[in-house]
Amino acid sequence: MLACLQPLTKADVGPRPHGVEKKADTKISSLLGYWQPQPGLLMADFWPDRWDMMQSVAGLAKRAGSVTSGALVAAALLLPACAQAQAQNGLSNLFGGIFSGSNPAPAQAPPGPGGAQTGAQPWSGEDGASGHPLMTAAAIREAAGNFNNCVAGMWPDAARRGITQENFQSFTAGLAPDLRIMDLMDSQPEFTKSIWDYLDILVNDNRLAKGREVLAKYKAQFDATERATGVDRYIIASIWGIESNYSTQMGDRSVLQSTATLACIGRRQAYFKDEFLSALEILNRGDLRPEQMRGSWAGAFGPTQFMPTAFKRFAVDGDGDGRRDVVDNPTDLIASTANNLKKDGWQAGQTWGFEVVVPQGFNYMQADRAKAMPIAQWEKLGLKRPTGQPFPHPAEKAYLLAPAGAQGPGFLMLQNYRVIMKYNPAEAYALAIGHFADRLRGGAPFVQPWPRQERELSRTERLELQQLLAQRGFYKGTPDGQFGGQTREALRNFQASIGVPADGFASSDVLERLRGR
Ligand SMILES: [Ca+2]
Repeated sequence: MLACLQPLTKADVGPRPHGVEKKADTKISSLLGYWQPQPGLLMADFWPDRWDMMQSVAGLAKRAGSVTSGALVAAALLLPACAQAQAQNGLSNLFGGIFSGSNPAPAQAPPGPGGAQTGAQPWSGEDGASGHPLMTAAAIREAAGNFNNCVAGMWPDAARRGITQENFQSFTAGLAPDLRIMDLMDSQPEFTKSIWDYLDILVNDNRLAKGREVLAKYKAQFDATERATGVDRYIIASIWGIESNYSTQMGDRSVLQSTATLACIGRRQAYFKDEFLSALEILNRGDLRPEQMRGSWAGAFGPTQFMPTAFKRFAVDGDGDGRRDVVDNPTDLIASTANNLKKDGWQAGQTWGFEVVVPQGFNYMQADRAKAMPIAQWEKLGLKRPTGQPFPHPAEKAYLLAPAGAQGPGFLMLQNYRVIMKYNPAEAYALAIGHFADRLRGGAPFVQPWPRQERELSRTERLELQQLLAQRGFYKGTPDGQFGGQTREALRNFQASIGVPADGFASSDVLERLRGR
């Protein structure tokens, strides 16, 4: 998922993919600004099913598996197949026994720069767009040349985690780096989808029909899980549907290969070392077999795209057979996904949020996730539901999200929306999950229109917008083309300074005004 397709996997998207602790490298989290869901979506034209493509996006969070498959195809169409021979030369001597000094022939996995095991596209052989010193082509080649030593060097850590030497040896034998992942990790798509296009793609009749089938087929499992955890079945079914289109798009990269590659090469090695060792622990314990652990380039696997560390934290043995099989066993899958949400703070009996009508002249400075207050207070400010229905629990605290500014619908977000954001830290993703769950429950589409006449700014335009805001003293950060809270605040202050509604929405009109035209 390059130019247009960016495989935002959970790991890629945020500091806390799937409940993982916050790590040092948070830059990626900004990839998913609130109106900027998953890149990658743009490749829809290349993909027979636009929806499926999203996966690469959505998986976006975990989103690597489902997400990835579409993204990879798109990327394949976009990327020149270059540097393959070059890379092969550099890698051809990499495969040998990790423990043996005699360098025996590779047990499997004939070396291919793109990972012959996955049949994916080759590495571009180019410097990464992040500009990180570990992402230059030279640094990648050097690290790839040391891949075997790097993997072998993780044995002491693996031993401390209780992995047997026999298992370590057998699971790492013939492991080869998949350098194509370096392209995917640093891809910076020029164009991204608007939130309304994103929602259109994710929430559709086909997926809803599949979701209803799944809810009926596994009713007993959902019943038991709801009783045990208090987590709404529709949210679980929604995550299953959005992440992998009900197990039909989970990604086909080897989790071991992907996480080993990322643990030894590139700019997030410490983070992925934990993922790789956790994947080994899962295999060592026998919860899953290696062939079941396939997924996104970032290592997320299964129908709800667990990262290995998230699996360790949240997976449970729902049917009591001794294995936590979140890939092929629906009972374990449903119970584990629910356990994840519960441990992240899911409030039983509460919904995720409400669509609201925001009154004319409203001060959007209050649309900030740090500014939560009781719904009754929001009602005093004039916010109401578009259907005229009352809010069931006016004392609940909520914050206002206005993804398209004053021209689009507002949403009052409750605690459970924050929980969904922990699953995948992208506002558009979490909104899609909540809304899809409501639709599965029989709810109606959003009432208010989106400003579909607005176009999404390109990456170049977003950079320019930040630079112009910085020149005028509104933006203090480093322009990077990624919109987060800091950009929104700067934009609102600029809007207020010129007397237009300060809603923080990056329209092309605002860009024109910044340009002084
Ligand atoms: Ca089980």
